[in-house]
Amino acid sequence: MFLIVMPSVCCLEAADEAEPPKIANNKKDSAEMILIPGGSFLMGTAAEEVDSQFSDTGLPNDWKKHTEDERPRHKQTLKPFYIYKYEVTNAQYKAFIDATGHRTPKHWNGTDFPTDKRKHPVVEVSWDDALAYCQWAGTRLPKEAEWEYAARGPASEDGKPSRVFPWGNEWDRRLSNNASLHAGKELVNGPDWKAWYEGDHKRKFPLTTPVGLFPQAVSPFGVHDMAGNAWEWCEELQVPYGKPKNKDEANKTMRSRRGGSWANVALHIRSADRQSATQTDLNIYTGFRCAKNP
Ligand SMILES: [Ca+2]
Repeated sequence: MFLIVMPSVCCLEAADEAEPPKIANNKKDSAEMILIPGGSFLMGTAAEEVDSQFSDTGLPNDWKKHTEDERPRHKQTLKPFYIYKYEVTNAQYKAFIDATGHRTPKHWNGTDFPTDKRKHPVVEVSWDDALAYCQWAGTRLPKEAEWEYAARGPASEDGKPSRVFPWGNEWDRRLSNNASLHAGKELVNGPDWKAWYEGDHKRKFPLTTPVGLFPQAVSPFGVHDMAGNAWEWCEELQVPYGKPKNKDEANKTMRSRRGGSWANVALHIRSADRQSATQTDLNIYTGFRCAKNP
């Protein structure tokens, strides 16, 4: 009996040792990485969910057209992966620039990031810049499904779909870095948003904040700033769900971005929202975070 038990104990221990750690550190840029366990979730948003989300947040019905690319809602099954706990910061990006001579974001002062923005997410980087960083750091960009799962988590125990926002289903403009936070009121129509955007604070753009400043907005897996702060590049060309990725329907340079930014309202802060941009596009709203295979 004893002889039978011994080998199984031995092998169980060996299997435990082979498990990747739940938190890891990328030595190249000192980034904390969180292991997202493999699992399934419903990606995207069904039409009836959009209706309730819009009534809950006060968003106008004519903006619902921006949610059409989230349909059909569909099941995704993912293998385990690491994702950075925070967006890549200016300080981390500077280390990459200093090591490689890569170009700097235009709003920087030469090779120095703006004063006091050391821990802010780097923005004004293209998808190509983000890819170059990942190659330097030994990482990759997250796939859209990975990003959305890391932000929304799995379905709840009572079978409800994954969360609308990283913290839950209820919108609260105070929980993340978004335009309505800065405006001090809900921005739910184009003219109000434009009035805020064109206001006196424009000279301070980009209104990024230090990563991890909004702990209440943490995702079910412990990932920060997936709601707002900086849009985040994902790996793939953005193509419609449920259709083959053929040459005719994908503009071959439109890459997906996720999570909204300091300049967006609840519509784009929803974790299922998708907004592509040309992969060479540089703007003060978009940065990235890395992913890595265990
Ligand atoms: Ca973000």
